[in-house]
Amino acid sequence: MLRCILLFLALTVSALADMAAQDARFKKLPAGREISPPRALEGMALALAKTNKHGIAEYVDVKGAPGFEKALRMTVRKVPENPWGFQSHAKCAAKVAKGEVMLAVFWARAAGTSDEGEGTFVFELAREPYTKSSAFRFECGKAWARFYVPFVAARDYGEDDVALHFQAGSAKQAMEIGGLRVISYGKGVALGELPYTPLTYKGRSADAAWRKEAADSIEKERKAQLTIVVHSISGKSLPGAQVRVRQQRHAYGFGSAVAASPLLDEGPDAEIYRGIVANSFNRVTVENDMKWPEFERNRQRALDTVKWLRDANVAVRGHNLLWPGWTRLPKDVAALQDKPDALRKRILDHVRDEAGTFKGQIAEWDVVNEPVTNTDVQRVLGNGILAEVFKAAREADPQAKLFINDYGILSHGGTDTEHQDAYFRIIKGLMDAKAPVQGIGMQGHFNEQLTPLTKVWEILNRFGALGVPIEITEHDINAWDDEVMADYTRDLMTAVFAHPATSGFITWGFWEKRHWIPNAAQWTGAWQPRGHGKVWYDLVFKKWWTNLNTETGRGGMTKVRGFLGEYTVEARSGTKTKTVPVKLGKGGARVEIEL
Ligand code: 9MR
Repeated sequence: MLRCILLFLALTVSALADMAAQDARFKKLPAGREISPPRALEGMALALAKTNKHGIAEYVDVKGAPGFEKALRMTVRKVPENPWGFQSHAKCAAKVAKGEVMLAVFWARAAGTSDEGEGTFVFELAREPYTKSSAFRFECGKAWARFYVPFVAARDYGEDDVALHFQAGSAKQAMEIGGLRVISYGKGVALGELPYTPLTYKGRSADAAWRKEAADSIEKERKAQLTIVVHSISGKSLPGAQVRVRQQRHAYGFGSAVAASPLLDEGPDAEIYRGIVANSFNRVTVENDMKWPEFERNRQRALDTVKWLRDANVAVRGHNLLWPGWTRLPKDVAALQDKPDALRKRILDHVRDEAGTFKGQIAEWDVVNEPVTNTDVQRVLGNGILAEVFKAAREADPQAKLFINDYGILSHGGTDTEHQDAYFRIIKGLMDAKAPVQGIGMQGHFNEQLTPLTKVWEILNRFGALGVPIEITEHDINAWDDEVMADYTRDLMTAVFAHPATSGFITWGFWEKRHWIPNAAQWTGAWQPRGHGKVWYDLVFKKWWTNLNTETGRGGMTKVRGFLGEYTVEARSGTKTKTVPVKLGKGGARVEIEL
C-alpha cells in the first residue's frame, strides 16, 4: 500500500514538474502573432448553439479558472455518428503560410455531471479539402488542465481560410474549454522549442491486454514448422549434422511507395535509395508514375520503373487504374461529363491499355482509388462503372490481384464511421455485382489522432468478414512527438501483422527528400534512420525474421518454427556441406538434404 502511495506521489510530482517545465518553455518564447480571433470561444458557442441537434453550446462564467473568466461549455445530449457531428467552429481572419510554426494553447475540464471529458482540437482549411495542420485528441478530468499543441502549417491559408474546431461528439458528456490562443511563431522558432502536452494513445502501455492476443496470433498465423532431414547419399540418416536456417524473404508483404525519380536517377542518393528498395522491401507501390495522367504523359517511365523493380525481385503494386474525381484524371476526361458513352469508353480503354501493357508483371493493382469521396465519374455513369473497371482489369491481366483502396478507415482515431460505412457498402456492392475485388486497401495516413489498437482490430474484423485480404497500402505517421511516432508505428504494425485477415503493410515513401509529408519519412535527408524507421527494421528483419543454427537429432531430423517465407537451409556433416532453398508456407515445409 505504502509503495502504491509513494509511486502515485512520485508520478504526480513528475507530472507537475513536467507541466512546470512546459510553462517555463512557453514563457521563454518570443511574442508571436495571434491567429485566433478575439472572443473565439464565444463565437464558437454562438455558432454551435444555433445549428446543432446533438447538444448545446454555451458561453458560461467560470469562477477561479486560471487566467480567464468565461468558457465555452459543450454538452452532448445525443452522440452523433462522428465526433465532428458536434463541433464548435471559429474562422480566423489571419493568413497563415505553409511551414509557419504554430502553437495552440487552451484549458479544458469535465463539467456538469461528467467526470471525464474527451475532445479533439482541429486547425484546418475551412473548405474542401479541409487540409488539417493539427488534430489533437485530449482527455480531461474535473480539474482545469492546460494543453499545449505545437504544429506546423501544412499549407498556405488565406484570409478566412482557417477554421478552428473543438469536437466533442465522441461521448455523452459536458466539457468546458477556456483560454484558447493560437499563436504563430513564423519560421524563426523550431517546432522542438515549443512547449507540448505529451501525445499518447490507448493501448500504449507495456502490459496492455491486446499485446498478448497479438503475440499469440502472430505465432499461430505467421509461423509454421520447418522439418529438416539430413541423410547420406546411401540413405543413411545423419544425426548431429549442423544446420543453419536463414530467412531470405517474408511471405507477408512489407514495402513502401517508391518514385521513379530518384529510383531511376544517377548519383549517390539514388544509389542509396535503390539499395534500400532492393534490400528492405519485397512489395512496392509505384507512388505516382502509374497514375493515369502520368502514364499517358510518359509511359516509358512507368515501364522502366516496373522493369527495375522486377529485376530487383520486388513485387510491384500498380497504383492506380481509376481515381474517379475529375481533378485526378487526365485533363480531357472531365470534358466528357455530358457524353456518358464517350466517358465510359475513355475509362475502359485506359484500363485495358494500362493493365494490358503490364500484363503478368504486376502482383497487385489498386484498381479503384478513393471511391468514397471521389464520385465525379460515378455521378455520370452510376456505381456500375466501378464493377466494369474491375472486370476490364481482370480481362486485361488475369494474374494481378485486384484491390480497391481508400483512406480514412483506420486513421482519424478510427472514428470516421461515415467513411468506413461508405467504403464497406461500395465493396459489398462490387462483390454483389460479381466484380473481381480480391483485396481491400486501407491507406493508413496517421496524424496525431492515433487510433486505439483495439479499435484497429475491430475495424480489421469488420472488413475481414468480407472474405478477401486486407492490406495497409499507404501507411505513414506525421506527429510532432518522435517517441509516439516510433511507438505507434511498432504497435500498429504489430496489430496489423497479427490480424489473420491482413496480407501486407506498405509505407508511403521512406526518404525525407522524396516524401509527400517529409516529417513522416523513416529516413532523414542525410540517410539517418529515425525512431519509427528503426522500428520497421527491428520488426521486419529481427523480431519477425527467423535465422537460427541447430543440429539434427535422431533419424537425422530437426524441426524448427519459423516466420513464413523463403529460406536457405545449410547442412554440414563432417567435411560435406550443402545449401538448399526452401519455401515455408502456412502448412509447414519439409526438406531433405542429401550429403
Ligand atoms: O504521394 C502522392 C503525391 O506525390 C501526389 O502529388 C498526389 C497526387 O497524385 O498523390 C499522393 O499519393 C496519394 C495516393 O495516390 C492516394 N492516397 C493519398 C496519397 C497521398 O496524398
